[in-house]
Amino acid sequence: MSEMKLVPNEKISVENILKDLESYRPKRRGWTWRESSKGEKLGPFTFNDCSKPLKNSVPLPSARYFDNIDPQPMPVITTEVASGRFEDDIRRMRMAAWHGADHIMVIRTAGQSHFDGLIEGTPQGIGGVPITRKQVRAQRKALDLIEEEVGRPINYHSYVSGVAGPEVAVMFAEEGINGAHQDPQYNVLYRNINMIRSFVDACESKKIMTWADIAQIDGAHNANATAREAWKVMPELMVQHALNSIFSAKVGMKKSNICLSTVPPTAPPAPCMYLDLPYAVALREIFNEYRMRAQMNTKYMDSSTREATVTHVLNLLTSKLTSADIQSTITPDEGRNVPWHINNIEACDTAKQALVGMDGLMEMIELKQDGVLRDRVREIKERSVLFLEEMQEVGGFFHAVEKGFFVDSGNYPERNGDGIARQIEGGVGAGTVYERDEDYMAPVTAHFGYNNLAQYGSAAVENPSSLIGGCTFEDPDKIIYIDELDETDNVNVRMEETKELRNSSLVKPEVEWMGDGIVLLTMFIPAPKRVAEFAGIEIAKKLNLEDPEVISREIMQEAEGTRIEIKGRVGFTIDINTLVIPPEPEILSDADIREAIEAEPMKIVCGTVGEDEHSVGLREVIDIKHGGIEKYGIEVHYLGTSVPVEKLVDAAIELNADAILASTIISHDDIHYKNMKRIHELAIEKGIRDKVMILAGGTQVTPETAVLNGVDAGFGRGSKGVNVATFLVKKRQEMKEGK
Ligand code: Z98
Repeated sequence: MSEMKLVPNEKISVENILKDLESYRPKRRGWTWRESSKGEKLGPFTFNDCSKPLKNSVPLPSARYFDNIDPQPMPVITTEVASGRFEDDIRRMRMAAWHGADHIMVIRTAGQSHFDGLIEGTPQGIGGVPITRKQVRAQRKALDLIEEEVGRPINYHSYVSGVAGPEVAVMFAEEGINGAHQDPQYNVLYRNINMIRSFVDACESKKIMTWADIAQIDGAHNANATAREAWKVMPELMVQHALNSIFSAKVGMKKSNICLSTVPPTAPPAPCMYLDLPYAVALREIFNEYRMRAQMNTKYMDSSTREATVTHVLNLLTSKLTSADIQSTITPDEGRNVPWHINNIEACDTAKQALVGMDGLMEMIELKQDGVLRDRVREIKERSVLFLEEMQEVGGFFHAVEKGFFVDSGNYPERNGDGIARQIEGGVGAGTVYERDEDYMAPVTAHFGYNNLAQYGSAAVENPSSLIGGCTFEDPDKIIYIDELDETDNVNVRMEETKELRNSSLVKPEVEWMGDGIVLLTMFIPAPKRVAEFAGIEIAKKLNLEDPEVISREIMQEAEGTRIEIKGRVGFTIDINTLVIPPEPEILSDADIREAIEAEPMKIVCGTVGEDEHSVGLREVIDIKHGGIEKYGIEVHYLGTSVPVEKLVDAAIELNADAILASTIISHDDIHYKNMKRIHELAIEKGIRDKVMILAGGTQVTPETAVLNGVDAGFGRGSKGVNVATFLVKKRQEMKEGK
């Protein structure tokens, strides 16, 4: 096996990942939770319920104010990758991992459950990646490298559903998949797969998942995603959770690997905390031995990232209040035509930021033990128990489904008559379950049910695959690896198409696939919604965007205007070798500047020179309120506006100042440069030029021209206190060293 290693400032090589895949074996098996680091000190803070920080990560943008710390919350953070091209998802996985995701789910909008067997090769998916061995192996291999790079195990996840569920489960166990959705109710209700078949298959799948230590997520959340009035189906959600959990535990799955997919049934403008929190509390109480996987509501969601973020944050609050173990970070992307990479990353940051922001919250508050919360919790539990009792009365789950008990949007025991009814003998795969013959024997590990091994002795009963020297679980060399089946639809063909972008200096923007050329434009159009949409498309066309499409719109006021988001495609590439990129101005950290000033105090005189009454720019640079140089402890003597240059120089002499800062806004007849030259010459005349630094700033100042006119540095538009302070500290040091 090749000893690959990722280098933080180098792109992951998908080509290398694909090499020697047939002999690649996953590094480990099983689900991993985060390690707690309670009491960890990071930068200026102590964290109460965070997990171990990462070796390599991208901190939140505002971390720069706090020594760039990157605290990681305790729950595992999920991101869903599903562009349809697994090779591009690999790059997104790495970005997400650097932002704190350690549970990567491969999802689809077009159902994997519709395939009736395992597929091979690397076909492109529709709204997601179809699960094939090659794709799974490549992504697990990539994650093995990525987890090494970020310094934390990453759980890789997909779905065990459809009539091929057990085959998929075997493949997942072989390939080191760490988490999977598995819930036979999902097959029955949402994919119309026969119920007997689904439950029998689930025994096998769960047994295999147990052997592979795969964490399981159930499918109850699909009921509130599909019910007409989702906030009413809470009793049913509890029942669905209950059925799958106890089923899994009875098959042998350990309870700490059984995760309930808890999704708040509502979102604002509904009073969602009032409705959803009792549900989350009821779940936590009844299912206290199991784990909770929290996902935000996706039913009441539009394409506004802002709106989705608020829903997400409220979900995160519920997670905090009820200590969820896995936090999903779904975005408005799912099925909504919105760009992907950045939304995945932003959603990971939303979860990280909100959870870290709520660090230690539960040490200060607690949920009330009386009042409306308790009443509602009790009511949900009672309704759920009544639901279960009625189910039993009608003959069990199968009969209850026939009668349309499930996904009925009534608040049980109310019924709306809109449940999903399925026939016991109906659906895909009906009549395909057979009783095993008496001499049925399968020499395989983790097989559910009757297996006539007794004739081969107790060793074979204990370990059936010993009869054949190990099955694929013990001896992965027995796995039949099929590389590609389709000559036209495979990764090699796709990579060939984007070759010029992979190993060259050419770049193209992208939202999900290398070279897709898609950009997102946000604009405000002062027109009503529909007019704004069409005007926006026209603007995009004039900007030469191909296939422009409005992906989001929000009315600001019906007559005054609309915010529009448009995606479109650019046809060109940029050669980065032709870019002229000036070196980034070097700035010292606040701490370094403060230290230098503390060690040796600094005094400056400043003013707006000539006949110039503009003071705002200079005030921004000196004023503590705006992050000006005062904040580093520099002693500032501000002489006001329209200060004669002589006065500035004289004040510098009188105060024995280290520097003169002259602000010049008016620039007609180059008066700003003439004034700089005068200050420089006066300082020479008065014998202080070698002792004093002279800095000039203003919106029309070009740093290079300023220096040509005798000052030590010029500061143009956009300069900040930190730029000026950095220069002052460094220049003073240079002068001392006689440079
Ligand atoms: C989620 N964003 O849960 P197809 N089994 C279960 C599921 O919930 C799902 C599938 C299988 C959501 C994604 N869930 C929706 C219990 C899907 C998927 O047929 O391949 O789509 O099955 O994270």
